[in-house]
Amino acid sequence: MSDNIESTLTETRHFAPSAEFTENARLKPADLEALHQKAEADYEGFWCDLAREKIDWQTEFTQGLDESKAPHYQWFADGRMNVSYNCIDRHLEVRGNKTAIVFEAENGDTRHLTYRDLYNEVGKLANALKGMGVVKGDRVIIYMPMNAEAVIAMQACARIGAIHSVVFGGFSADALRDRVVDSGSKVVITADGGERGGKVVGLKANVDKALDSNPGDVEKVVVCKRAGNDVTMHADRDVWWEDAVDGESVDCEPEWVEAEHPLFLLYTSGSTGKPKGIQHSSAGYLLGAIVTNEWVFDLQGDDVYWCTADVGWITGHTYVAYGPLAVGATQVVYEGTPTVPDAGRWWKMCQDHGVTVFYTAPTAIRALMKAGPDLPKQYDLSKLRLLGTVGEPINPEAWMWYYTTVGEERCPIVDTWWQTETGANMIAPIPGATTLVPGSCTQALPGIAADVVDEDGKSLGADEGGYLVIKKPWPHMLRTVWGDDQRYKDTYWPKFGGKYYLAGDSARRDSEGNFWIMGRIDDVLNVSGHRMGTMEVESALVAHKAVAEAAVVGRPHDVKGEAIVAFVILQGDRLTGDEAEEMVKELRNWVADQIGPIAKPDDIRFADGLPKTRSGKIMRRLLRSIAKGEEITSDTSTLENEAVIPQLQGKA
Ligand code: 6R9
Repeated sequence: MSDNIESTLTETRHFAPSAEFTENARLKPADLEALHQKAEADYEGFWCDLAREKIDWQTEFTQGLDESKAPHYQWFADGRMNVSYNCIDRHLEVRGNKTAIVFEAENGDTRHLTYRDLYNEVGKLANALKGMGVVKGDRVIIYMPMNAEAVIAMQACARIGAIHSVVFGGFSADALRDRVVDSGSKVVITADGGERGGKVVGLKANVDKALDSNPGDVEKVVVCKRAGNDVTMHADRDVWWEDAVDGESVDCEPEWVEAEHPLFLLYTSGSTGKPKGIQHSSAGYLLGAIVTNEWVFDLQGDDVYWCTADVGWITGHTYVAYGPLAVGATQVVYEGTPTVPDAGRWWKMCQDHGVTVFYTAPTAIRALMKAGPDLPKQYDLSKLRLLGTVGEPINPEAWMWYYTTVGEERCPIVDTWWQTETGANMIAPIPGATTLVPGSCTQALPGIAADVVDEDGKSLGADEGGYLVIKKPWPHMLRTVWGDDQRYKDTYWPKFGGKYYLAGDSARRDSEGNFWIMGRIDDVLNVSGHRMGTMEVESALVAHKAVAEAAVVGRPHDVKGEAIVAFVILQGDRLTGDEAEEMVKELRNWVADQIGPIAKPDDIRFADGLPKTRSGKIMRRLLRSIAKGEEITSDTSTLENEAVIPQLQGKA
């Protein structure tokens, strides 16, 4: 990825919004300027006014920002509201019959759900969950394919004040079990199976595997019939979704929760230890979801929005399950791969559903660009008016293809920087106002105090690289790490006197003030836009009986952003030839079982030892160079075991 950054250092192309786009946009340059000015003049008042304007409250709040428990900041704490009410009920009168979700399956089956349909489905499931004894504050795991039911399940939890934790359907039984146990969940909502690339993934079978060895606090498993594969139902524990909601009323009075009531936990990787349960609030989080869908995605009455992210990731929370619904939009939800039957599938779907605003990840853009550079031209994409990207820096080549071939030089591209922890977009263009530069996420949004600072917290000048920080608490920030306040403090507030939020990314600003994200400062991999700790993959590898030690690093990859390279020391002798090949296969599958297929190392190398300093630290920088195939020019004489270098390079 650093190679991309190098090339963007020389990027000089600028794309100002067209007069036509600006004319029709929600925010024009003067509106943006006014928002920035207001946020600067009265930071708390700025957010409080937005919270009053954008959210329907059951009890109005009187408190804005409460810093008394810093860095556990609170917003609007004495107000009461309900997120599901704000996403569904408040639309019923004016747009009850408007399509909320257009669902398309990989086989082409399509289903439209109106806001009224959503109300009914959510109400029934919410009542069923209540009937199972789920009460406000209980945790519910959602382990589902990317279908409308996943969104319904999230909304049903929000409706009754249950805290959901969505686990990506591509994660293994082991990864699922860790999250079930850490969150202390009472119920798991899943499906018989999910379909991807024509294959069925046995989700329910994974739930059984996870719970058979450690059921934690799980009392009930709700199973949605989706793929039609055979499943085993445990008599007292498991219930089919359709049986659970049978006879339930569609009306379920929302649980009016405090603004700070946790809406969800979402597990994400850090540099060390097990994944962290990032805890988000109700009102502050929803406010971030609403304003960014309005400001950055410019969502308006007749838009058809499509964010391709799975609900297993934060993007699928803020830009599928909550934000678009809260602003009353119509959105597309697709369960399947982008290349079935060919790499034109998404473009065909944009045409067929008349998509106007499209949001995806650079890794997907690069993959589709490679697989079918001219395919977008076979479809009528004239309805598209705005494109977005998220997950990693986008290289200018992919940006230009997205801009010219998909967007036909008509659609601005919003490159949005944010994180699971930040809840919503933080640094991103406002499409009717900001001049775009390929590869830069441009400027901080109004009310977001982003900056680049040095080790001492001092703001850096143009083109100086440093730590990306947020200098003021914002409403949609994470509140803590579930069950581990200390880890929250240690991870996000370890420097600068605990005053600035440390994002974990390095960045620079250019002379125009645009932000350029340079990469992570910690050992976090970004594979196809998915965050993964090197530690997680290492722990999975050493859990295999043949492995003595392992170190994992990232290497730049054209499509995935980063590829995973694992250096493995086996118990006993180093393997070579066919035996080594067999072991590589076995370890790759082993990691897929432990974490999920996305964590499979692309490359596994065996050696007699890892390069370590005399104090025993693994020299990761050296491993990174080796993984990239670079010549080793640095002095390796401080290494305890210099002889392993040629082995790791595959030269001995
Ligand atoms: C939303 C999401 C967060 C990390 C983040 C950064 C990278 C995300 C980016 C970007 C450059 C962008 N990242 N968006 N880097 N430009 N537009 O991806 O959340 O999975 O928590 O990952 O992704 O490194 O710190 P999450």
